[in-house]
Amino acid sequence: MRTRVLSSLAVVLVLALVTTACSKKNGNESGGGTTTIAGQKANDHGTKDVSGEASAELEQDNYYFNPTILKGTAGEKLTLELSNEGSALHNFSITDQGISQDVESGTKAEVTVTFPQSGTLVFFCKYHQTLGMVGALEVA
Ligand SMILES: [Cu+2]
Repeated sequence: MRTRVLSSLAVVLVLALVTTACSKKNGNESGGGTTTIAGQKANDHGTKDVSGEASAELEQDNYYFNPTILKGTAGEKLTLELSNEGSALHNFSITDQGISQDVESGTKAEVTVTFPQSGTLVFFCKYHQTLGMVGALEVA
């Protein structure tokens, strides 16, 4: 009887360990690592191909953009539907295009961006840039 209880406990423990390992793995796959964009640290929450799209959603949270990298075509105009899911005030800035849009916690805003002719154009939150709240418009 005692042995049975112990082996049941062992099974439960093994299952718990497996579950923990799996959720950690999934966490990494959905982002959470860091990458470097034009020499700046960026909290990486994935890449999305928006080639030919007129608009795309861009989630802001503490302290990242999701997706972090948007892939498009040269000169493509794209309306970004910013959605601040975080607890802090966030911002979306592209210096070269004169864009600096604040988005209060729990609210949305729209900005229209233009993809570069080639390479990578950085966007960032002006409040949390040094914390890795950085992303990019990328042309393949
Ligand atoms: Cu921010």
